[in-house]
Amino acid sequence: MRYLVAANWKMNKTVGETLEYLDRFLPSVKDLLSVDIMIAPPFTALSSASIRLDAAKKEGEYNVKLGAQNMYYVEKGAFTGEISPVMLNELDVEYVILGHSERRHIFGEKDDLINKKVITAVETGIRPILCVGETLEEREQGKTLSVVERQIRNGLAGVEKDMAFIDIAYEPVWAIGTGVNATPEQAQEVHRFIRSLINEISKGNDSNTRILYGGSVNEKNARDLIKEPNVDGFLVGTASLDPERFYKIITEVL
Ligand code: G2H
Repeated sequence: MRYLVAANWKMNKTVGETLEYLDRFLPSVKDLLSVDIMIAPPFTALSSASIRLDAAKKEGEYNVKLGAQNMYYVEKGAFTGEISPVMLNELDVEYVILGHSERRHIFGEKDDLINKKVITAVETGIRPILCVGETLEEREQGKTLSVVERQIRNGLAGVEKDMAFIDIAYEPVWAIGTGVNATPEQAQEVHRFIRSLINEISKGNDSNTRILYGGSVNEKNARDLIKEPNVDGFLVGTASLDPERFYKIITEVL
C-alpha cells in the first residue's frame, strides 16, 4: 500500500503565500513518486495552486495532489457560502477532507451530513478522507472505540462497496493542534480497530484504504508513528505550514 502524507492548512495562507510555499516545496519532492502527497489549501487558493501544480507537472515528475478541506453535497443552488464538488472537480481537486473535528465541533456537522458529503464525493470521483476521533472526555470514559465505530459506520453508510476509493483519518480531538500527539501504541490500537471494522463493512474491499493518523504530527514523532503496522500515512496541520517541515515528515515515511 502506498502511504499518503496530506497537508491540511486549515484557515491559513493567502494566494501569495500559497504560491511562495509551492515554489519552495515542489523542487524538494520532484521525482519523489513512492509516496502520495496531498496539499489542502483554503478554497481561495485552490485555483492558483492547481495552475501552479499543473505547470510543475509539465516540467517534471510530481506526485503532489490537490485536496479541499470541505465541500457541500449538492451540485449547485442556493447554498450561500458553500462550495460544490463540481467546482472542485474543475480545479483537478482529487481529495476532500470530510468530517474534520473542527467541522464537527466548531460548525456542528453531524454524521448524517458528513455521510451525504462522502457519498457525493465518491459519486463525483473525488477521494474522501473521512476524519474520525474521540474527545478527551470520551477517551477518559472508555468510549474511544465506540465513538470511532459510530462515526465510521454512519459516515460510510451506502458507500461500503466503494471503500477502496476512501481513506480514513484517525484524529483524536485531544491531540489536534495541542502539541500532544497520540503515542504510537494509542494510535495503533485505534487504527487496528478501524482496519478490522472497514474490512468487515466493505466485505474485504479495503486493501487500498489508507488509515492516516492526524493530531500534532511533526518531523520528530512521524518516524515512530509510521512504524506501526496500521498507520498508513498522516494528515498534518501545523507542521505542514512550513514547506521544509512538511518535506521532512514525508521523508520520515519513506
Ligand atoms: C489535526 C491536524 C490536521 P495538527 O487537525 O488535520 O492538525 O497537526 O495541527 O494537530
